[in-house]
Amino acid sequence: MSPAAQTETKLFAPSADTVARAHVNAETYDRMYAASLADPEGFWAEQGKRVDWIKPFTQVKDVNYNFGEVSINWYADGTLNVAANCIDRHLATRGDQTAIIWEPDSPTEPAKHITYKELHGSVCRMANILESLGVRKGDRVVIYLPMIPEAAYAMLACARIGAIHSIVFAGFSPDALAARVNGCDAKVVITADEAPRGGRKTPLKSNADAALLHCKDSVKCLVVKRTGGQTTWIADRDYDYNEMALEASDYCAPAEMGAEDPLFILYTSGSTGQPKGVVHTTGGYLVYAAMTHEITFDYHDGDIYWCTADVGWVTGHSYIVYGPLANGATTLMFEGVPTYPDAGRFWEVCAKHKVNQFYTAPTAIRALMGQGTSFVEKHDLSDLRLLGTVGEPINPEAWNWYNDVVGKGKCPIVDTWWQTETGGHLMTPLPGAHATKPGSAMKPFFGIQPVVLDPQSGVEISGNGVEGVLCIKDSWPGQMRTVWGDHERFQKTYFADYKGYYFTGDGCRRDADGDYWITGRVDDVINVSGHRMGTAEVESALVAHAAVAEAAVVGYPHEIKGQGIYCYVTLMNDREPSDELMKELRTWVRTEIGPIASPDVIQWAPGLPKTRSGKIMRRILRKIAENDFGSLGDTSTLADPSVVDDLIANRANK
Ligand code: 6R9
Repeated sequence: MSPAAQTETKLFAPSADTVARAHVNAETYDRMYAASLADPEGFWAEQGKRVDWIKPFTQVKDVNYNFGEVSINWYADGTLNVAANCIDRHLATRGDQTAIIWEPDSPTEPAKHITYKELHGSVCRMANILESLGVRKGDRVVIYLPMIPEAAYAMLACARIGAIHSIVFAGFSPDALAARVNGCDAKVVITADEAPRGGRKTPLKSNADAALLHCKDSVKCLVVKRTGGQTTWIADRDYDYNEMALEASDYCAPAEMGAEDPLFILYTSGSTGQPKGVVHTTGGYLVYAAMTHEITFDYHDGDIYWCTADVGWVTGHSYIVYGPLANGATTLMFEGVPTYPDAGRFWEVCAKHKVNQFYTAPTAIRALMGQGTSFVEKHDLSDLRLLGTVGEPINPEAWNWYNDVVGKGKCPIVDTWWQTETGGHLMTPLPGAHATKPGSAMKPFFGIQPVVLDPQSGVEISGNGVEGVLCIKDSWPGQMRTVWGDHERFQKTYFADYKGYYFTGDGCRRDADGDYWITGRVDDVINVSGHRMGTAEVESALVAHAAVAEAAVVGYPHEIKGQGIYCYVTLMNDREPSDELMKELRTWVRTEIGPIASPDVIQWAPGLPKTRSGKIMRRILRKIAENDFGSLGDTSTLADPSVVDDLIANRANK
């Protein structure tokens, strides 16, 4: 984040209308926040009533953050079903209300309006199909689908029968898909023939075919028809969803699940190794997703709410599907991209469906900002009441454009900071309670106790106007419970460095007013267009290529993407650098991981700066990538300091 963002102090107060309408105003925020810390058991017992329980809980919180014995439980003796909470309980009062508005990639294809009643039927049919394929409570199902209603049906169908879903973003490669299918030992992969996006089509089924070559023979593949494009078919492995749905019953009883039974696994990047399977459970997650959705976005009955994320990311889980549907909302699901057929698409869709709350990522705002204001002005945005952002720090320039051009100065902006691991928002201004500052995540949500620690000593830094690493004291119901199959890794990643706290991996500043600013990751995770990427993943993809001896990957500031991927590559002795090889390596990484991991810059590096013990000095590589040669710091501890001069002299000119 630029230093300017951190010193911006102009306050944008909510309008009287916004305050009057809001579920939470300044006074209620202060009172509820204090109560949530003073009596967490009482506070969360009350919030637990947001969902319908089959067997009510009598225990609320049972949490141990001690390294070696970390265990997190909420509402542990209660039972419930997430699909019943997201659908069945609304049928009596809002069966004919639209649950999901689906807007396809192409604006000429008609949108769909799916009522809660219809959603119920489709989810039950999908649940029965999964059962007929042998899926039982606790089994894993991988979902590899475009942004089509069937993606939501599949999630809710799993929840209905107690299967654990793991969604793999449709932009991921066959290799990445296979690793995730194997990682959670899935019984079924749900995919579609093709995924249309931005006027192009990704051959999802053939990607799945390629992935399944590396998976157990018993894995079945359920195929949804999206485009009708040609697919190859393997008898007794591939199943036709559309055909089976015609036969399947539209009733399936919801399974009674324990609050701590896993609801889903979602793979996300960390600073080391391959992506880890973040596990979220049933009761606490749903309470937290529902509560944050209602309060952060100030959702009211009848509102049309749109989150532009993909269900392949946590934002899609909590804020397209589970949070909104638990609240009986109308949630919009968009298959396309912001710039197709032109840079006005978001605003066209907002106008067409009279969207009230709009939630997107800074990278999209920056990309659209570059296209000028005329694309926005063409469309009637008078129904918009609130704007949200998520995924990375937002620079003040983008914030101001969002506020002025899109929100016409009358829509509060909620800059929501949270993570795959946290299940829902941990810090955000609340629209009717807080004046906002461009670029600041402002205030903790109820029950959240952010602390700023000294990175070296791990000691809590009190007072305002301070900066350090961001940790969270104590637990909240939406917190992840473990890493799938590796509780040890869970403890080591989040509870080892700073004992007694949850370590977020982010740095932050608490300004003079006590408001929070996220300053970015303090580990080897980079954030490319709001997508988390471990530099280690890209490095391991690069070194898997026969020409590559060694690779080091860092992030560098990128105007649109926030961060770009900068790769230093050392070739095998017998290979010469060339433009063709550079192209080949780019394609290679795309194939190994997916297009989102495509290197922005590749610099040939005859050597990498290493300590005498062989550790790559990434700090130096980051500075060189940033074109910041004045502050390289001490390079005398390097095994061969001359490699730095060479890297500077040859810094890729991009
Ligand atoms: C929800 C999501 C998490 C990382 C997180 C942080 C960055 C997310 C942010 C933000 C500044 C915000 N991040 N929201 N940074 N301001 N409003 O994005 O989850 O994909 O797991 O990424 O994204 O660095 O640690 P995830």
